[in-house]
Amino acid sequence: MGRIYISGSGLFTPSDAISNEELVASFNEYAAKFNAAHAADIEAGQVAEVPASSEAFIVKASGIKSRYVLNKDGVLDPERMRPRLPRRSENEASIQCEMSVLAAREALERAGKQAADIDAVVVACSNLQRGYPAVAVEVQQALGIDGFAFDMNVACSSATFGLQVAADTISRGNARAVLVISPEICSGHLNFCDRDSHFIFGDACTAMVVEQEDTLSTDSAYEILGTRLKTQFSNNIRNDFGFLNRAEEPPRPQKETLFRQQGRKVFKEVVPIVNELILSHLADLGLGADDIRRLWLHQANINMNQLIAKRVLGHAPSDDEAPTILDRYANTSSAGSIIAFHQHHEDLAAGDVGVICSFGAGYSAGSVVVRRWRR
Ligand code: CO8
Repeated sequence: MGRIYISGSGLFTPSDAISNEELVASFNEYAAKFNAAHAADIEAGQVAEVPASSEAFIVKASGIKSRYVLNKDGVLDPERMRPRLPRRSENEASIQCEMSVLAAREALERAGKQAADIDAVVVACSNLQRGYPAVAVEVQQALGIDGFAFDMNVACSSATFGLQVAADTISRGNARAVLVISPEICSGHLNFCDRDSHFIFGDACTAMVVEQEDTLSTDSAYEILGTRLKTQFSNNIRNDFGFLNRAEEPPRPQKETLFRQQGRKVFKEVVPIVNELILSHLADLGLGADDIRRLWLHQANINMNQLIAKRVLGHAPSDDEAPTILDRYANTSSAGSIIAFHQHHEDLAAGDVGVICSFGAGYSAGSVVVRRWRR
């Protein structure tokens, strides 16, 4: 079997965007109302007062300035604090299918591919809007692809794990080309009433076409030199939403099934895992820091990314070496490193090497080392 390539990428960005200013204003209005409504209990020490959020904190702690969401009004409504998404009938495309198709069409076009050229669809993301039928099978049908499709979830590392699955599937001769799609609707599972995390996430969908050398139809692509995955169990980032919630005794309040994390611990524990993963992966491929032209890192926190990039490259990274998209997109879970790749890959020269790297809940981390190829 020949070499494997990423031959096209696509991105769907929702039209609604929320600035920090808007988000903090709505949170603080919610907090003021909550505190007024619970004044007696707060005074008696039975209910904790909700402190105000701050734009300055958000930018300093995370680097996030804005985020795209599927629905802005519902999130910013202090009486609601969650997206408002009209329920769809079974005869309509699901939301994740719709955004997947838009991102996939762009990836197919960039790869110069038709539906008939694709044999498999992997929908890889943190949250799936239903148990089954698999969203991937719905996307497969919407795009008119013959073959097979399935969903997978490794939280923020879903896309890189999906890339390894795609590369392995092609290497084994089980598909000529695979679409890896990450429709991340993080706003659906974020507690916008939680000051510690209300600013962290945004929505987006990415797609990539992965294929073998002899089917390439573009003049430029990225050869996958290697993939490496790592997981290590941790309770520090959790999403306890699941099909057994309704059976639990005592019942669990819905807010306890939303995203929660120990941000400081995540920061401290994940950085060394990621450094070790990237450096050992590069070494095993016979590469060193000097060979790396660009790092497309998971986009969760600017300080975390700068530290990881510094430890990998041996010097403070320039924005050219480790591009940032989280200032506009926030953390879009597994889509983040792929958005960075999608928006910052065309300027590399033939032979330039880069690393797409994810990290997040699980813990999970994925390294995909790629090299620019031109015909
Ligand atoms: N405004 C003002 N002050 C605040 C706010 C706020 N919004 N939030 C917290 N503070 C205060 C705190 O109360 C604290 O005050 P004090 O010192 O008096 O106790 C102070 O600010 C500092 O708080 P922290 O220690 O929590 O702040 P940090 O500097 O650690 O920053 C971060 C918090 C930004 C969360 C940071 O820790 C971080 O980004 N860590 C890395 C986390 C990370 O990368 N997580 C990845 C998780 S995502 C993932 O894997 C997939 C999830 C799947 C998607 C789910 C969709 C919903």
